[in-house]
Amino acid sequence: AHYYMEPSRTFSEFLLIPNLTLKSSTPANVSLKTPITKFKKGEEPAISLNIPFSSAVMQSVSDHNMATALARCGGISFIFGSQSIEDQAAMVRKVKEYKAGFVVSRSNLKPEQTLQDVLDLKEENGHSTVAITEDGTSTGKLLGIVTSRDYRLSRDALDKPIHSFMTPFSSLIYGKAGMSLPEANDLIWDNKLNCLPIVDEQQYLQHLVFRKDYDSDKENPLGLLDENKSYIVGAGINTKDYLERVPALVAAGVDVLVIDSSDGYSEWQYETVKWVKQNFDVKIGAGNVVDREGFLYLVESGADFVKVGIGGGSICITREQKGIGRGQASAIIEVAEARQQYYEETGIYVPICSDGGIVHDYHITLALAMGADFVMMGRYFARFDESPTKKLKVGNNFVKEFWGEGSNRARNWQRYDTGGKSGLVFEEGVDSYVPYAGTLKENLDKTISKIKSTMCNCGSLSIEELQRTARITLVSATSLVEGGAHDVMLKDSTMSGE
Ligand code: MZP
Repeated sequence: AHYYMEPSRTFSEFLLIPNLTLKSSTPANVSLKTPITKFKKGEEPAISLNIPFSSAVMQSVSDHNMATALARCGGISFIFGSQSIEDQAAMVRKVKEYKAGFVVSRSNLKPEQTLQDVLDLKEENGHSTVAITEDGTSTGKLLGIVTSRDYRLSRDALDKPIHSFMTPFSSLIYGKAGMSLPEANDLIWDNKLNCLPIVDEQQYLQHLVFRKDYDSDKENPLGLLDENKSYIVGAGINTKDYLERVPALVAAGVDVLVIDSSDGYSEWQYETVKWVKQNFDVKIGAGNVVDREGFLYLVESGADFVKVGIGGGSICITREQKGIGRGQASAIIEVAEARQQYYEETGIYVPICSDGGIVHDYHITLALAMGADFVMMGRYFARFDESPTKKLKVGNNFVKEFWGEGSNRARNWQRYDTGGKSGLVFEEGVDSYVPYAGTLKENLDKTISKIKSTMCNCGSLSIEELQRTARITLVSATSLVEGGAHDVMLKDSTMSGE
């Protein structure tokens, strides 16, 4: 056997050491733009993200709702593949056909229709926003807007007839005629609405005109949609049914595929990537690997990016069940080094994705500093309104369900297949709850603020600069104690008598 004498390490064992912060190093100047597909030196990647976030290829995380919500924020979801080809392709299609808004005439709404009916209509049509205008045209007098935010309303509110919300305007339907231009702009930006405020001479909102009314980008000063005027979306595939699954996903408009497997260093992955590259003009990532050899093997097969991580996922028991895996930080550090060497030798940059094991927001910054171009997270996204699972009350807390692809609940045996018969013989994942945390955007904004703030401490205005200049230290077990609140009595626990 070959022995790696260095212990494999995880993110919590490292900290960043600040570099000189220039006066120009402010969060507003930090860009989190990042490539996700390979590119030649001096050229632009075919696909990049505005934020380095992807949501995991999991039943309990990435459906079409999560995908549209995350794409609106600048990231990407990989829609889970452990479902029928038709269902997965339908989810992809929903994201690609997603329209920024549509208009419902107030007079078309029947008095008995409820807000839930309008939301259902919106959902069925794959729209982010419903504008309710007096005459049903996009230039008609605006009466209100319903966005997905309203999903947080109580059941009571959802069941009330829609007309009861219409006059006067309530907080449920906002964007009322007469609001000032700055207010209207805030509304548009906060909700990522693809529309243009039409204001009167006093700069008060008269109408919101929706994107579909515009023929060219020039006419839309907001320019909110990604280039092909649809949201970007990824999808997971496996090495078993790719001959049928890939054509269906490509026909549905998928932008990028990823082979979803707990161990990607295999001939099956090599053949799958090769076949996809020979037959389709679609980007494809492969993985997961945890070392230089696995990375180079998948790059040689033609992979556009490589996913890194075995056994670090929050719901994962692969290391306990099979004794394979590697501390996530060590895996990223080694693969990033191999990527850098490959880049220097060939002039081809292959992005890497750190998948699984992100517990604190700062772990994301560390993963990026260590060389990851983007991260993939399951637990993080599972906590939000937009994830596909049920929200429940357990004790005094709200939770969301979250289960692993290798659990009996998901039975995604293709992800763990090592040849032989089909079926999940033993579990590699658990079924769990995660604390409910609210909306994706609210949480993502906070996480992004933390990352940008840390990058300012490190004097880096881009991920590339962070990767090049970051200084990272190992922490001892004792200094970990120093990093939290210590030697004080926390007021919360004192008050509750704990
Ligand atoms: P986390 O963000 O929840 O820590 O980890 C999510 C990652 O765990 C996924 O992207 C995937 O790579 C991995 N995963 C998903 N299901 C299982 C399992 O059942 C698993 N073992 O390990």
